Amino acid sequence: MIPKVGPDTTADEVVGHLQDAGCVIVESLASDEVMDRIGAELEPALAETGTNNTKFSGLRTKRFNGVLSRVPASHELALQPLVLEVAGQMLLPYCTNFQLNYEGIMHLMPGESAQKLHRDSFIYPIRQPAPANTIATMWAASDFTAENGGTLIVPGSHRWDHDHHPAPGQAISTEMPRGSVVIYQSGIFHGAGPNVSDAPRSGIALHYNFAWLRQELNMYLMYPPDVARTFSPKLQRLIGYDFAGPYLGFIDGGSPQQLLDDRRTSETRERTTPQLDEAYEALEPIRFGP
Ligand SMILES: O=C(O)CCC(=O)C(=O)O
Repeated sequence: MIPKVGPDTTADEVVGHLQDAGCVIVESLASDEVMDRIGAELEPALAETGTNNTKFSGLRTKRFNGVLSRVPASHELALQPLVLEVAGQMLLPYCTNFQLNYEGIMHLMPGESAQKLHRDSFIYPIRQPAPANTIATMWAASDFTAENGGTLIVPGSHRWDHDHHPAPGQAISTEMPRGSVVIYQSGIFHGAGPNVSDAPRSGIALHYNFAWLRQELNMYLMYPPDVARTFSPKLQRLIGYDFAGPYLGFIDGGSPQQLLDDRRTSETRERTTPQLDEAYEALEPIRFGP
């Protein structure tokens, strides 16, 4: 079973489910007003997107990145306070700050078949089970149902051995109304479901991970300074215009965020901040090797 909570849930409750089941649905977390704006911005972007993908990405799926510039109302989802609090509780024991690791539209057209089940942790050579390095969110831009390809998830699989793969029929469909979000951690087996309905299933994937890991999507090329400059300072930092820890990710003038705002160039040229130093001191270093 995929645990389900309402929009008035707490970060502690959501984190509890992420630790136990590895996944959780938060129903109707985004308002109709936000989802209407997203829908209106998505429409022209989807109209100019083809289904020209690989078998893994879906031969009948429309996908695109650059969601933050093509669908500006998605900023509300990327910066959703409950999600950020949950990501923080899950990730901050192992990093001084976390980042947006991936963003993308996954729009399954009728007739799409099921995607191969996989773990997001596979992009890094980390043996499972291991603490979550990524917290994935998949927002429902349309209702998600078992018929239209609601994400297939194998609850509890974040505890499995590295080489243990799901048996046929073990995955459960994510069923949730538009504006809801399913959150799952990187050790969870999941994949897009088959769309046997006569309408598309539209999802917005926003993933967060340790700032010290290489991002899955190259955010600096996707959002070069001229584009990132139009985002809020908080979103700029979240996509990577920030230190990734003390002495990590700096430019000549200190924080890379200074590239985006001339007024900041007179500020500190330090390669860290007191807050980062303090957060770093509180971390338990991760053991690498036996
Ligand atoms: O579209 C979905 O429901 C999940 C897609 C996914 O997990 C992926 O493409 O990696």
